[in-house]
Amino acid sequence: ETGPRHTPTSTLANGPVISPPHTVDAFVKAFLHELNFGQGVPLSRSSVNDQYLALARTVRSYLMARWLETARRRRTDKPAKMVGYLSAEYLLGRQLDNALLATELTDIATEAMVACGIEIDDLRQQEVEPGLGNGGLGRLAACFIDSMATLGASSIAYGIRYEYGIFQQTFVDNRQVEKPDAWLSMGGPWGVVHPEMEVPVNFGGHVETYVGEDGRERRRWTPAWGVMALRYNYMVPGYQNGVVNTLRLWRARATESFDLHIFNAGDYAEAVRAQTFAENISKVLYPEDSTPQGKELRLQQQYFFVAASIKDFIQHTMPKDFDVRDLPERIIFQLNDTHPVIGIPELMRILLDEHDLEWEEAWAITKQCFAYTCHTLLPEALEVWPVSLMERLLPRHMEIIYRINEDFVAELRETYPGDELRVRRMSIIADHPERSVRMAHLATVASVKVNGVAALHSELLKEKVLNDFSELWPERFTNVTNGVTPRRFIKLSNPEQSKLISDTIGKGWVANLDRLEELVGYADDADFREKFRAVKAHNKTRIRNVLVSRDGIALPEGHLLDVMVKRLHEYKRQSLKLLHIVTLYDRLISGEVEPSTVTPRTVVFGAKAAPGYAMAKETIFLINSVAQTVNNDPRVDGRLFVAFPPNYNVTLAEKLIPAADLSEQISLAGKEASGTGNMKFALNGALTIGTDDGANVEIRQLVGDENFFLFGMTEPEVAELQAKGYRPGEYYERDPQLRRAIDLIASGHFTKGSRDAVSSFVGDLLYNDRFLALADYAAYIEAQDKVEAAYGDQDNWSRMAILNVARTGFFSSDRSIRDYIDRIWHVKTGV
Ligand code: 6GP
Repeated sequence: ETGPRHTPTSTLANGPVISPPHTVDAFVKAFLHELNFGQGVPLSRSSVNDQYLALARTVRSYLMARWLETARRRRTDKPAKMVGYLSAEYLLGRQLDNALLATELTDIATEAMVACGIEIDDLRQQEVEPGLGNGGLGRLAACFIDSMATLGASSIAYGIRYEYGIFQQTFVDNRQVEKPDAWLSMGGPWGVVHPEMEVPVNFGGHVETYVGEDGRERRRWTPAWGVMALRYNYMVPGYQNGVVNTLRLWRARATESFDLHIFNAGDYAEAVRAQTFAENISKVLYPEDSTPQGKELRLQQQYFFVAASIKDFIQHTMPKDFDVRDLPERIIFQLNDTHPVIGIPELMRILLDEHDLEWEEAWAITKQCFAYTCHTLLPEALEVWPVSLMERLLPRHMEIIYRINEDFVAELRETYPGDELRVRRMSIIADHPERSVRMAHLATVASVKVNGVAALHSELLKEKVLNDFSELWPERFTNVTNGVTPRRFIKLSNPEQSKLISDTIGKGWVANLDRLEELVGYADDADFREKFRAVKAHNKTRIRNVLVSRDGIALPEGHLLDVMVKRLHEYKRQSLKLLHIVTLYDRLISGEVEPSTVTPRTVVFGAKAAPGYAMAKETIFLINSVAQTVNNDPRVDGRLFVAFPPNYNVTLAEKLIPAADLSEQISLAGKEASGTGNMKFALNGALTIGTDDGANVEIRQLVGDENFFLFGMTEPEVAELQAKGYRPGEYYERDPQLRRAIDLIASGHFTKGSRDAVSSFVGDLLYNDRFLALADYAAYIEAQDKVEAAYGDQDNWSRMAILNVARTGFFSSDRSIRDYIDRIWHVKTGV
């Protein structure tokens, strides 16, 4: 890296960076050093938080040596092309255990803490997870950077260091109440700040024409205000390969000039207040999952981190004499959904206004530097920004977008003469209901590749969401099926299963998940099945303990553990799961079934709702209300239990998923782009009940129909029903079981007699039901009844679960990243 620096002439300057030795003694020494001289406390007077921070910094120092070494190797090598992963979200989860695993320090650190009289588990509990993401998209980014480091892919990831991550969810009177997530308040030991390397980012102002020295007319942007982007580096360790990559998160800081005029006017307090305004940019993660609100601050955030990242890459990551014409050989920016798409006009602006390139040349370069991943099929999730807002906040960028669109529309008119309807559909600028910029169109026009995140999703992108574009540029569209990191979601989260696998096929699977296939034969081995069941039983005991101490929830023992964890969204159909629970309950209390003949089942939900999403919040209220009623009704006789621990997050997922028997993946077909929880469950030995949607399709193909509980309409059937006109009331009229469930809810049975409390939920189901829950209800209940029958044969259930583990190695994020590298990025790998 270049940048302002002073290189001492001492012989020490080029010496190697040596990490402390991998011994318990050296670790204890380094730990005590951090405690005494970092925290400024003796061991005898240290708090748990002191100890945690000292431990984190000790582990960080081992990482740091590898990080410097990785950077040094990349400097001396012939400079290679890099991936610049641009994502507004990284849902990282706790860092300590992953860092210990990567550096092979777990045992040493544990012993070192014992030597100090410290229980390392207490320190683990002290870590607040960085929740810098909402759900699937952010967690995927976290898995991907883990895999990039593990594959040694030449890469850097960029994002925002939100001061407040995803809100903390609490329940008050069964309703969601959000609390700010001050994840840094106890000290963030993992980030390394470089205040001297900050980057300016500007906003507002106007654009004017001027004549350059060569007599050519040019445009010049005079911004009205700006902020500084402060650089925080986080280390991303590869799995036991010595590589440590960089995650660079930006924090906004007010510039000196920002408030100068206020200072001069003598209003000190007002000047300080103005700083707060600037620093608001990186203050809080927007808690919307798949339904952006189009807030101005959000556009500021997007431009802020993308502008800082591109500038950082060109100015600091490239050599000083670097020619921007070589950019396509040096970088591919991967756009994680549309949030970073403003980077496209930003790169054009840099090339045109700062490097004096002609339009055609700048466009030819820009078009090679971006690739776009779409993560949704919901039309309302495709970001659009009002032209008026863009003109006010980023006037030069708006101009550039207009010009890109002008050329694009001209090309369309040539290709499709007279087809003005198509031109309107495809235009980057929409006219209705408000003149606005369609970010997905801009991304598609400027990218080398556009990918969906599962096979079905990528097909539907081509056939529906971006159909016109795929007709024009079929070769641009591709699929990269999502994956999850086996380090965090098997090795760390499920140590018992990991040990069983390693004892059976060796340890290589952690970095080569295809090797799980070697377990296929063991599905027929009774001894192995028994061990596998023991692992599951162990994990159930573990989650029981976690939920007792975390939430005071006591899960019953010996139940089928049925888990639905994901963001609360209508298309995911938590309401359908709720109808199933009410049906089971109704069968028990109506005397239709004898409790002793019923498979005992515990359903665990985990879900946050966007704070402004009313229907999602009603659903949370109803789940909690049903749980309260069901769990306290003696007629249920302990056969059904519903738990909804608040604040589902990565840390809880790591404990809950390995304990599950049944994975709920019940979105309406054609709506869930991929899902990644579905993969985690299968890899941890849960069976899936699911629709033909997202990556469920591929999971089922791999594990086999007989090891998957499929139900519900297919995407074409959904389309057909909707075309014909869907009337949910008809299902209610026709199906007595469904009618009883809905009537029971509507009667106020679960809401202390209040019908009002449930009227919007019930009304929506009967008269709207946008995601066709009632149409899939009967098939779902039937499939659930099959689940119960299958669970009765424990030995066969284990067989099916083992085959799920053995056949889903494909869903390693290592494989996803290989796909990106081979088909999109073309960057080097290896340590
Ligand atoms: C999510 C999709 O809903 C989920 O299906 C997918 O697995 C995940 O992305 C990772 O690809 N999408 C989002 O979280 C989102 O905000 C705009 O999409």
